[in-house]
Amino acid sequence: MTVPEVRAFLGLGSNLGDRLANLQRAVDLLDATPGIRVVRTSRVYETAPVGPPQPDYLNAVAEVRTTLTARELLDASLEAERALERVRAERWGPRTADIDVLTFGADHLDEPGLTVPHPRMHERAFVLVPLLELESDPPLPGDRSARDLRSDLDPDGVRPFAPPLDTRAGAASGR
Ligand code: GSY
Repeated sequence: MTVPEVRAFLGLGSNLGDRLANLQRAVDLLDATPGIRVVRTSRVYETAPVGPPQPDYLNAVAEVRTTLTARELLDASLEAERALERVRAERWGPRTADIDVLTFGADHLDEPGLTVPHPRMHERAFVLVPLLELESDPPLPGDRSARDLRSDLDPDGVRPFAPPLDTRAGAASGR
């Protein structure tokens, strides 16, 4: 029996070490996970930190197709963070790699440790700018629509830094 693939978006961030290499490694680790295909990513943006004073982040959003459940996708994301030796001394502090499950199909889930759409994504320009580059009408928390956000969105502090990350799908299509 063929398991149908779900389209999901993952938020990627890094503000320690070689930030761009960390994001690329996160994509490679996810893409190497059975049941996950990274289809494409947004451009990479350099973004002002939200939270305590800390170095600027690089952020991007990855579009994946997966046969995993949302919980399994979260676990795979946490596993990739661990493989990147994520250092996170404080809750909102710097980290080598942060991978958030932003959306999972059109699902709205609220379980321990797993809320999708991500409950703070609509407040974060460092998530919305790259996400809206890939999908003009993404699922959002509550009954919000992307049109409401666009007018509110303050893209200050979100600066294009690098082209999209490499994916196997992109290499196969010659992109
Ligand atoms: O929530 C992800 C980690 N994070 C970030 C981030 O990825 N980018 C920016 N600009 N600020 C952040 N603050 C936290 S915590």
